[in-house]
Amino acid sequence: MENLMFCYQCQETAGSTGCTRLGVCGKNPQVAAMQDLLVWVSKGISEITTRLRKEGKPVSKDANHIITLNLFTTITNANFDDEAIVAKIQETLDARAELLNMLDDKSGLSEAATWNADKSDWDSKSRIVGVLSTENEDIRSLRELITYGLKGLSAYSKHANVLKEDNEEVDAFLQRALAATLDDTLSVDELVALTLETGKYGVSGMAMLDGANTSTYGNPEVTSVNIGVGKKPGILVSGHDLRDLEMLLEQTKGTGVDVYTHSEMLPAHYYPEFKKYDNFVGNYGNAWWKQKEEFESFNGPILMTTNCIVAPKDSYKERIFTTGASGFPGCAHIPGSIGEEKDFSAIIEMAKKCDSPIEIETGSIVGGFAHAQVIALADKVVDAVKTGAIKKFVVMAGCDGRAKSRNYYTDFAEALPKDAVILTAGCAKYKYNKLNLGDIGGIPRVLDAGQCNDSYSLAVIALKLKEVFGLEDINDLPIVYNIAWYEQKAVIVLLALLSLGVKDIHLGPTLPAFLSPNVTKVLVENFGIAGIGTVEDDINLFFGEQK
Ligand code: SF4
Ligand code: SF3
Repeated sequence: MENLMFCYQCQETAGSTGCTRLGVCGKNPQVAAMQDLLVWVSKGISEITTRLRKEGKPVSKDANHIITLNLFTTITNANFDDEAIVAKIQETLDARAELLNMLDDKSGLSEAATWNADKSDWDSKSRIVGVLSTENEDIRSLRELITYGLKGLSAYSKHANVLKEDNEEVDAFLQRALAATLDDTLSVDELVALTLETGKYGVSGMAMLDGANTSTYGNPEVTSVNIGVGKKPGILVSGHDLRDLEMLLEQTKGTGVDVYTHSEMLPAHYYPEFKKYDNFVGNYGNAWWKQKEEFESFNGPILMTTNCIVAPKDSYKERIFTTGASGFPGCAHIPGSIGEEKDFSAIIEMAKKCDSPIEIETGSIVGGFAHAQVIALADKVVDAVKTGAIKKFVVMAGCDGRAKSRNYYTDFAEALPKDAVILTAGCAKYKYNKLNLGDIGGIPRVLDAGQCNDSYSLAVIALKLKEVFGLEDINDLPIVYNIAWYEQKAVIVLLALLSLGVKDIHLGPTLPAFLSPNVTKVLVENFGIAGIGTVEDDINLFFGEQK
């Protein structure tokens, strides 16, 4: 059967090989086609900006932001709005024309850098520039691995950019690497090297975001977050964009409307700056994939600041608002570029007319163990390791998802020896953050550093422990890595860890479909990357010698 689309960028891809007729995520062939074209023209504009830099000409922040926002828009579950994606393609072509004018040497540019056509021809073009346009499966695999890593890096860059942080070096690399995925002269070895370099810049990008977040909102601190509800009507905020949340909290002050976090927005509660809002009352629900039930029972409007959007049911669709990189056809989109104040009054007005949320849980969960907080507790943690009270840390960061096989992570957390502590970040935490796993001498057995982008904190913590214990090699620490992935931000986290020299990372619930057998072999042989097995086997593998 002929493919109507081809996408294999996420863990839930159809049949663990590729979505060819309709995305498991709900992405339809038309949206897939326009996303492919958007990625392709973003590669083209990146080729021009890379050449401009070589000619010693500056590239504007606006151009950098167009490219990062484009890639972010194509991340799994971020944007399903065909028209919004078409507009971004047009914006990119317009910006590209201006940049092309500035270029002295226009010789040998690839088609992606020069192509232009009437909108009626976009669809046919989009069908021949997607993933499968690279025939060699190893080159394709590496090009996609790099592109997906860059999508993750773009997301993190965008979050820093809205807090007025930019890193020209990161943008320059991002564009150089993106352009390199068009270059047919690059060998497998060169692409492997570029993959690792992507990880290195992933660390820089995540450090930039960490700096932006903590200088704006303070360092996350241990916090107990209410998971019940109040009696007032509420607005639910999901996704990862803290700046959007801040603007919304400012605008809801004194309106009688409460604000709740959902999924990856939970860690906002850990920041001192967000604690000053009296109407910022708690977290409602769980990870992204449970939103159909949870958005229904929330009763009030929901603001999706980024991924992950699940196609909404008609019963609550009119209560969904998108902003930034996110979009869904038929849902109102709140505009506002970097540096602009967004107007959330439509959401606030709707909330006032809604019932308060239906309670689905009660109690609280504890988090806020980002690097500064853990390092503040370093003496306690180091003592616990030295006395043997803590034998091992298990990094279980990453994503949650629909697949039943992800129950592995709940079972694995429950089966861990009682002297093991989980270090987590990202929505993966919802698989075990409400279990009663207790504490070790006052240190909770689940230490949540924050969102997926705060995985950076886990690397900082590991490097700090390495220093404290005087170790030569990060792999000599009593830390094992059992990471759950779903979308492309987890790809940049993985590449970042590899670039820091972390070995033997286990990745599940399945290995990425975009890794060809040969590329998998490179990752296995050089980095000890592995999948997951049964809970029992993996507990034996990680803890066999201590049981
Ligand atoms: Fe399929 Fe995932 Fe791509 Fe959606 S993002 S179309 S589920 S591979
Ligand atoms: Fe989750 Fe979508 Fe990846 Fe930010 S919200 S971790 S999946």
